[in-house]
Amino acid sequence: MSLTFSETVTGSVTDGVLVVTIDNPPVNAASADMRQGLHAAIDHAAAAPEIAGVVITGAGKIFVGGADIREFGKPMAEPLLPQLVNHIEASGKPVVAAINGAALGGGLEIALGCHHRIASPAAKLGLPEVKLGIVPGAGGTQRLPRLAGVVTAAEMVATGRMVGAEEARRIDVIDAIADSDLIAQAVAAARERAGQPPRRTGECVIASVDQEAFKKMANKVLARARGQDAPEEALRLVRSAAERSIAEGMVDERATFIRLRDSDQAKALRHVFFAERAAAKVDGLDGVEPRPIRTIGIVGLGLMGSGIAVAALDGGYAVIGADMTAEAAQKGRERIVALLDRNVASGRLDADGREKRLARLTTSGRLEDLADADLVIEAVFDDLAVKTELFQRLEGIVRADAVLGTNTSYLDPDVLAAATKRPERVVGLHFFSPANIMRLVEVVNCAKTAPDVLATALAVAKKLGKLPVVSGVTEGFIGNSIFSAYRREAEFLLEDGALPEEIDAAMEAYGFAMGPFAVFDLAGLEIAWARRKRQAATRDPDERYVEIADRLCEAGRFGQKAGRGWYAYPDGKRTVDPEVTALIEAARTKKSIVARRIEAEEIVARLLGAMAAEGDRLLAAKIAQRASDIDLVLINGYGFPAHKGGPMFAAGRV
Ligand code: T1G
Repeated sequence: MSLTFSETVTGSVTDGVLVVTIDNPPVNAASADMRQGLHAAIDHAAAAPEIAGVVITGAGKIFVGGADIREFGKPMAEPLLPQLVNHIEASGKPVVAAINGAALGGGLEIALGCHHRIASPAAKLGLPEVKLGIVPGAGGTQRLPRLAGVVTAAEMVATGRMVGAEEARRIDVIDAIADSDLIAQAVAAARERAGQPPRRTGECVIASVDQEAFKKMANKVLARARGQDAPEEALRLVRSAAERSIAEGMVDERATFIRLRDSDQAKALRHVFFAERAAAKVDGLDGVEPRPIRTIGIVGLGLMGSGIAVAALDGGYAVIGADMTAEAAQKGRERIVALLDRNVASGRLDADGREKRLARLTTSGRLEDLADADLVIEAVFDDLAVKTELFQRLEGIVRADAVLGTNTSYLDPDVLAAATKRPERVVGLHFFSPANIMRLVEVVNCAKTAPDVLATALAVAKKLGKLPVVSGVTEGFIGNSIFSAYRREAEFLLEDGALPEEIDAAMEAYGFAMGPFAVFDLAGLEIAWARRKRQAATRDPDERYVEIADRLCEAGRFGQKAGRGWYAYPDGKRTVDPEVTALIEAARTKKSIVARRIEAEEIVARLLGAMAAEGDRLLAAKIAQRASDIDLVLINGYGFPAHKGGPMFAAGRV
């Protein structure tokens, strides 16, 4: 007999145990209705003498995806999640969490409030709240350390890292991994514990804290947090769990959660969360099926090509890596193997994973060996003639339905496509270096790209674990267009009176890991110089143009790898160089510009303003489908601080 506790929570009794199922698509979020239903189910069990215990589980592939983020900022209906978790924990009858899939945020907090936890092997568990600029608000910072210890719990909460079932078992967050029917095992576990005093997580004693280990972990976490408030608060709350009662800790936790939830950082990170979901919804692709891709060919196994090859291997594809000669192909293979070895050394990959990837890799100095590829991605030198000739050769090699992807960052892929017999199968796949690490892929929808080819590119990027964002065709697509506007305004600021180190300091204080001039030096100044020289003939003479970067390049100052650029790098250390200051002052004098003091606020406002204005242009030109796509590109490809939401969000355009 099925029992209904609310619209999203039902139950049925098996062997005297009430099995409660949460069914709140798409992610079983802990909405008001879900909380009320679960609360009622616990009350029902308490009042029913024939019921010995309770099992809580989720419908579908997810246990509970967390609190309902869409409820944030709205009046919250009772029971609040911390009250519900306390109610579950206080139950006199054993409550077992049957974790059938992702148990995240409030979802894991519900499981922690249960008296026993069994997970399916595919389950993922974590408290990712800091990724939303908040801290857990239903006891997670107080209960997790009571099971996993303070150091492990603090690292998980302050980074938002998810763990698999194996690791969760190892750190005592769960009690068992189901080796057969999860629900049956959970029902048996509840029966076994019937009539015994429940093991309440909140009453578990915290083992002594290894202060040294805590400090070491905290320094690493805070170094990466760079201006975000939530990670520091998470560390403080978890650490405090060892020094006070759970009740005191939960009062502090809740107050901190509410303060952060309403903060600008949390609003920005919520924007980013929903922006990532929105980016997958591309106009014109409803119901369009991607083409089946099993084998990916990559041409050009240099820095980008070898990174893309590793990303494709990580994504589970068979990979054919090709280059123009057998020697170049062999070098490419060595690069790929070196990247895999680095992943093994850092613990991101085990030896078995390495072997499995190498088993799916073939490399060759013959393009003909790409005949079986379903998709070929070229990552050869960014020259139109070279790429055109390559695509024309590939057309004689690959199947008619194979997709051709170009990794160009600046060339016009429409011109490339037009040089082929089937332009509809050409699409841009613009990866960012290092391609096996960087999440962002600009998927460039060319004038003739067929909808199923675009859908294929998006599906492949998603399977690589990347964040695909669609861009139309314009020089530099979304990212480099915005970055060029950023560079232009940064150089205007130089002429007006600011110095590179002042501009970089302002943007680093704002939240960027590196300011613009430090980034220019890291990327190298010669490519942009070559492009400026190419554009000189067609540049509008009335357009403001800053010559300082040209002077630097003429002086051989090409950046970090040349030992000097906007800065000097004695011993690799970024150092202000009076030679550059003199060059800037000379440029001002040449234009009779009197330098003025420019405060950090103005620097930030002008650079953000320039990016947002360029973003407006891209939206008007339909290069970007929505403003939040632009934010995702700058955050995931250009180091824009996520807790500021991206240039369009920061400028109030979203
Ligand atoms: N609340 C509301 N909507 C959510 C949601 C949530 N927690 N999670 C996902 N969605 C929506 C999402 O916007 C999308 O909507 C659809 O569900 C499918 O999502 C007190 C306060 C669970 C791993 O941070 O990581 O608990 O676009 O495409 O790839 O301490 O969703 O279809 O309209 O991502 O299968 C903490 C967030 C919350 C986890 C599933 N929880 N979610 O991935 O689907 S804060 C999280 C995810 C909290 C407590 C605090 C993933 C997923 P639409 P999707 P997916």
